Amino acid sequence: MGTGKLRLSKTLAALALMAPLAAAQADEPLRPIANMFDPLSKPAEMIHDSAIITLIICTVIFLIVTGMLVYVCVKFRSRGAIDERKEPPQIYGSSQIELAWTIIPIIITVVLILITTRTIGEIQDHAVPANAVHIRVIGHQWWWEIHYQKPGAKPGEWITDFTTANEIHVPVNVHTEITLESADVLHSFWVAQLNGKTDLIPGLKNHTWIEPRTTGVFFGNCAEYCGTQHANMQLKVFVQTPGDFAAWKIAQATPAPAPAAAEAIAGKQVFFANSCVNCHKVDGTTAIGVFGPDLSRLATRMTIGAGVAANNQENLRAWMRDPSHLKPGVLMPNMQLTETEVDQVVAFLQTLK
Ligand code: HEC
Ligand SMILES: [Cu+2]
Repeated sequence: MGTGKLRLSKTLAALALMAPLAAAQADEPLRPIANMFDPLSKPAEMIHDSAIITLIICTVIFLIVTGMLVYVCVKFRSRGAIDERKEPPQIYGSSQIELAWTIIPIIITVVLILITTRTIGEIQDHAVPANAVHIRVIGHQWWWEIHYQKPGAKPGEWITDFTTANEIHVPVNVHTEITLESADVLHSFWVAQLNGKTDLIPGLKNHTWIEPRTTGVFFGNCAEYCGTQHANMQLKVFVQTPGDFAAWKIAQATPAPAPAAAEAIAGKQVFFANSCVNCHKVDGTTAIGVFGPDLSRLATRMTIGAGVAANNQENLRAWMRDPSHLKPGVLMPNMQLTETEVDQVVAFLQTLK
């Protein structure tokens, strides 16, 4: 009994430790479980608060109902052979009881509805401050396309400053307004510690927002089944200091310098000789494909394949040999490159920073 309790509390402590540990270790693990009971941004905090109130109300109801059930089971249990049980009082049709168990649940339900609608209203009717960061997120099978708005664009107007994939950077304590769209099927945007789930619907523009309170890396996922690799449609939000964010933005909006090393130069030729350019964009070159992720600053990203593998030389090589090896069913074809071409193209991709 004693050891059992100890083991349980140890497990709970380990679980509680998992989230911060994951953020601290830069390269591992790639897929920690985000703790939705530890919200660190506004919509998530508001949802958390109303969920806790709802949970308390439901717990009280649960305790009263189970308490009465246990009481009745004990009090009116069979007491052996010589049982002098009388027939209980017959109360069928009692209007007091009928009224009580109709009105009380209605009141409880109305209270729960009011708590929920108030939170929904507060989240949807938020003001967008002038210094807000505006991004557009487009869901694809099975990755996230992310556009940043050009500074100075008029309200309601969209001009893309630069595009990236699967990793969103935002400044801490600043409102980030997010427009959600889909290129194919239904997806859902969810970063448990920052916001609630919002669907990405083909032909429709949905909105959500975040206002993170602390810096760090927050892990999210597609939360609407969208096909084979739904589980590997991961998302990361890097919350940075305003200075770091500004520097990141400038770097992303500037094309990477042309490769200097011979192998990378050869790799750039491989990239243009194959049909990579039909699907991928590299700023400052003639590659303007949009079917796959923007590779302009690929080397600055933490992972490839929407979080399926760490972004390092070994995994990039594996990806270039056959992406479906790391991500079965992936919509990038096996490009049938030779080993030399794989090495060269990877050398080129690693200059994109
Ligand atoms: C038919 C379109 C298509 C072609 C051609 C193509 N890709 Fe891709 N590529 C994709 C798609 C789609 C993804 C996203 C896969 C995913 O994460 O599910 C991708 C992902 C990638 C990634 C990972 C990017 C990231 O941020 O996760 C790299 C690197 C890449 N491709 C390089 C190449 C290179 C180099 C070539 C040419 C040798 C090439 N691709 C040819 C469609 C294509
Ligand atoms: Cu999805």
